Amino acid sequence: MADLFANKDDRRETSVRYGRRLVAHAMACAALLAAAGVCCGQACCSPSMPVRSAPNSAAGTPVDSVHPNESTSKPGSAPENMVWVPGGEFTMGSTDPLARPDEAPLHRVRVGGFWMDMTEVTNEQFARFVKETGYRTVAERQVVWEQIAAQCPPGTPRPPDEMLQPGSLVFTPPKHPVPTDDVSQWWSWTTGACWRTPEGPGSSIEGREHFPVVHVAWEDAVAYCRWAGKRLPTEAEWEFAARGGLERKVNVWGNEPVDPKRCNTWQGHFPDANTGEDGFRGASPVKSFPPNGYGLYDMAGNVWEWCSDLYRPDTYARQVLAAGGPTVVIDNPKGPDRSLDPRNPHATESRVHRGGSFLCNDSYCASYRPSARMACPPDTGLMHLGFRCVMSAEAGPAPAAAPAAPKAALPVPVADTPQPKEDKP
Ligand SMILES: [Ca+2]
Repeated sequence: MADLFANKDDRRETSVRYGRRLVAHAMACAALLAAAGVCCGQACCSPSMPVRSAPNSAAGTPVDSVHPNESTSKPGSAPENMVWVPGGEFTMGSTDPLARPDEAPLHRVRVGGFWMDMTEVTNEQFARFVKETGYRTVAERQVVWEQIAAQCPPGTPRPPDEMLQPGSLVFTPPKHPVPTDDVSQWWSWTTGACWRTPEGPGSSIEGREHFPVVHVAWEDAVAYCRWAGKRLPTEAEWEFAARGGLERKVNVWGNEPVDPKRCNTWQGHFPDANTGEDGFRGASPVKSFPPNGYGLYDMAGNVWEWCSDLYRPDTYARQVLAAGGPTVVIDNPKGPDRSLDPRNPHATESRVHRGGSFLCNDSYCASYRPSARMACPPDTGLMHLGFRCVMSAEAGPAPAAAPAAPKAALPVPVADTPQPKEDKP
């Protein structure tokens, strides 16, 4: 890794290039490991970024636990902007040709029922949280080099101070085709980028109130959840919900391949030519595409969504081994106690996110599939990473914390009739 970084030092010393290098060394790990078949195809989606200073960090603190005997029957009327996801058993993971190694093996999981936000948390909702609490996101805080250095290969040089200003990672498409093994070709460390200015200084969320909030680190999402009286979903809850009642289907709508009417992904040649055939070259307002069988919008594409679990590529294998086999039902798994992420081997923590984004394209990353897994350190913000909340049945109605999401912009047909059938792996 250090050699790769040294090679990049041969490039011209401009602040922009240095900024790219700041994140590129970590992303290079992903490219190498992808080439080695450890975890392929993830780099377009979520470049790793060193953990940063977090003065009011909630990282490392436990999230609300999931109780193994949660009710699966709907407990009364729905909290605002939430739908009931009935619990049950399902086959988690995938061995589809598009699946990555960390989606295997297939295994049986049971989750209890829970309420889930109908949509990704929007800019409008997040703005209300910030207004009421004064919360400052990770991307709005000063970067502390010592914390980054602790997660870099030995000998990594300290970048200039101007590169350690608050910022986040912004997708900046190249003007021509580029090798897809170097994500620094399209991800740029951008000072001044945050949820209020998604593309950096000069951009804003004005007119994008109903777009999903982005550039939120895991700890930012957890802080919002606590304010709203909710929590992040576990990885198992998220996948159960995304499947919408369908068993062992490739996509949230069934086995039909992705198309521009299904969800917000990337059409054209990645990463330089997005035709925007689905109507959006970037994120889209929530509810712009049909919901799944549970009435949940954007569970495929648009922006990635944080989950509560720590990440390991071998999570499922370890769970199956501990349970005694792939047909043994695992009750409400909450992920490993410690993370291990080959994409960012120096990070002490890596948290799961799910659902894919507007950058997903089958040529490189088909992570709009409900089984696709991704992860990055909890202090990472990205232009295509947001979240939605869930609430346990016994938690009761949430406080009036979040304004309702807009009404659906399109009709809401459900692709397939939910099938309770339970095929054993
Ligand atoms: Ca799109």
